[in-house]
Amino acid sequence: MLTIIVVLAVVLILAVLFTAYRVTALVDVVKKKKNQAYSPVSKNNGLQGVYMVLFLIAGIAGFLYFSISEADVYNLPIASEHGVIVENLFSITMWVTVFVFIATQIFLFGFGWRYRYRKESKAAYYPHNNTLELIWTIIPAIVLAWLIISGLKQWNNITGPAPEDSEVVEVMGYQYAWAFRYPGKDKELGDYDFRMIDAINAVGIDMEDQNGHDDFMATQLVIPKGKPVHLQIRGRDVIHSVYNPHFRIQMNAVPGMPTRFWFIPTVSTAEMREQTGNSEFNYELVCNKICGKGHYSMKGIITVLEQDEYDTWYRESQQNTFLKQNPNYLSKVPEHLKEAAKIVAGIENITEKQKVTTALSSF
Ligand SMILES: [Cu+2]
Repeated sequence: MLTIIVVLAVVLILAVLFTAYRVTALVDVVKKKKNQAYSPVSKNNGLQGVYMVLFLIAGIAGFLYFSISEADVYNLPIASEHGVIVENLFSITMWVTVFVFIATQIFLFGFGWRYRYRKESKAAYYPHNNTLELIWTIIPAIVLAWLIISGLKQWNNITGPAPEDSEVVEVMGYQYAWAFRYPGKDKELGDYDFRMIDAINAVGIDMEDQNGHDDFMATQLVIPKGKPVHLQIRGRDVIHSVYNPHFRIQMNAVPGMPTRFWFIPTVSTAEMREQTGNSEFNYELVCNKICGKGHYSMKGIITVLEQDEYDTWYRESQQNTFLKQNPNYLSKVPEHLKEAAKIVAGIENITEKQKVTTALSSF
């Protein structure tokens, strides 16, 4: 309701302004007939100058109002170690650009009003000023260089090699979802081969590599708090982007060009639920590249657990290896590795009934 009233008010104000403009224009026409004196600009030149100032004031007021009232929406709580650094860099860049933005707008619209045509005013001939040129070249150059160098320094830190003890997870974006693969008991992700990708083997686990026989898939990205998490990122069809604002992470998922991102989560999902007062809060993994018509539905859940909870979850999940869930893929395992694969994948104790169901589901 309020929105409708605001929209109506804006429309009415615009209508009044337009009518006022029309009236002054018509009055001009009538006056001109009486007084044919030459003027290089229209009569409402002064009024247009005032409009410029009003526009400047309304624009800056709106900008400040929305920046402050919506600050919580785009300034989500930080949940990773490097997030603090990213936030800091972002704030500095923001303040610098806000200052420049407001200053240039004041000059742009203020000068439009200040130097509007008046009969008595005369333009000064002022073609060049070396000092001014130096000031507005050197100061922006220094500020921009400093912003870029400090950003680059942190970027190199953040994207440097992941620590040895990182939890490795493979994240693959595809139209339109995410697939998560964990390295299993051996904590070593197996190779992949894009030719192995099919409806079930979403990431193309290469059955010829022993390391992959105990890998397991997960429906959400589960990670431990306080430990480095190393995401190995791939794209299956088009470019997607792994993005989560709370961790301040974003990395493109590019087909044929694996990327990575490592970070340390500092706030568990449970803690964030408490902090935000929202018992249904979940960290979201969203795609930040417009990747097709189903792009909006690429929402994954990230759950951050305490280390001991994570260990329990991992221990339970590692029982459900990909091969155990889909034993018909054993046929793709080389003959000499088959027995070992059955053992690491935990296939020995699979029941006949399960075998039949999985075999049927593959048709
Ligand atoms: Cu996408």
